[in-house]
Amino acid sequence: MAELQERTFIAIKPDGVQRGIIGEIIKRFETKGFKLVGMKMLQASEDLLMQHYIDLKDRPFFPSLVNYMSSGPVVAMVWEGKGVVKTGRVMLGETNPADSKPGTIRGDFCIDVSKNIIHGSDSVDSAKTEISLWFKSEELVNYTSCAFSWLY
Ligand code: DAT
Ligand code: MG
Repeated sequence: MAELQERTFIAIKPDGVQRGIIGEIIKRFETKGFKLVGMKMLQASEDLLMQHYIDLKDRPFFPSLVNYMSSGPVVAMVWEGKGVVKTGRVMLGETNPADSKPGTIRGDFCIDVSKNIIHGSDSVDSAKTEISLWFKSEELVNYTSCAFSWLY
């Protein structure tokens, strides 16, 4: 069923990597029940990041955002499951960590909007665009999780 195969693009930003929060973030998506179908660590180029954040190109913080995002390695991931785009955003919390509730990733692990440790796609359409920007199709896997029938 297609709705169970919805996918989202999640990236642990350079501060999340440097601060040692990779495992905690992956754990939250894993234990929720979502399925990891792609993952790689890379130092993203300014070109890639300018494309990724193209909608924000006229905002005053755009240059510093691209600089921050290219300042160290990121962990790029694709997670799959029913409602994963919307639920993923709920798990992340608000853009500004100060507005993010405890229990969310940004609510629990960061303070400032300019260092908010994680990216998540905000719609099914933007997820498709971001996944194809960051991953080649052969870098994504298709498999059935043994937990499937215990989740759905
Ligand atoms: P989100 O990452 O929650 O989807 P967004 O797409 O509006 O938020 O912005 C992308 C990133 O840009 C965000 O994670 C952090 C940064 N950002 C947004 N608003 C900002 C601001 N007012 N000052 C500094 N950085 C900001
Ligand atoms: Mg966004």
